[in-house]
Amino acid sequence: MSREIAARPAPFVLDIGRVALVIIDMQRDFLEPGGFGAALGNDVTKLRAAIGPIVTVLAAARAAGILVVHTREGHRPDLADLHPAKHRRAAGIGRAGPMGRILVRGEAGHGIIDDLAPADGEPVVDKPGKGAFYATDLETILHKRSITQLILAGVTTEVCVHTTLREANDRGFECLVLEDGTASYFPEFHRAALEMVAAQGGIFGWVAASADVAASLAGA
Ligand code: TIU
Repeated sequence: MSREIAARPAPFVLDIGRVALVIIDMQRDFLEPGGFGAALGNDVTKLRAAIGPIVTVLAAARAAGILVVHTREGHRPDLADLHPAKHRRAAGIGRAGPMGRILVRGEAGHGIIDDLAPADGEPVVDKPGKGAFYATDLETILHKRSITQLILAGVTTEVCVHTTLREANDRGFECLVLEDGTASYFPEFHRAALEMVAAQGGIFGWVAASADVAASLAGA
């Protein structure tokens, strides 16, 4: 069944049987003090505005029975999958912090915040890079479920959300980005990143408010 969502630059025609919600990197390491985001010099409180809107869309997605995928950025404990090029520019990765070793799989900081904890059966994709398709099984998971549309949420808008959006675009997925269910440490980057999605007739896809997406999922 199809249903239109109010969106920029044009309404998004939701295909409820082929859409997935992808929640990107809503991890303590990015959203709570003492993690990776803070180690990079950021004010992590700036990302918290996205939590409520994502909670709303996640509840609607679960009620509608659509696929929900969660991603986590992080590395193996021995950092074997951490490129030197990334390590040099993010020296905090692997260091001990108040939430365990920063951006290391299995540590408390690497985990998804309690408000958005994955439910049983929802795939959690661990990724070593910014994009959720690079060096992961995400594409296989989506193809197996015949998914062609992605609703993208999470942090940060211009880094991991945008990288995933671009990877998804080139793989043929239609992408809708939640304007209030994404966030950046830099409000001006958040705004610009969203404008880039919808500009030029929707060069990367669509941008919509979480309330409109949740309402459409609820009615579908
Ligand atoms: N630093 C920053 O804005 N983001 C990241 O390093 N990763 C994600 O966006 N998840």
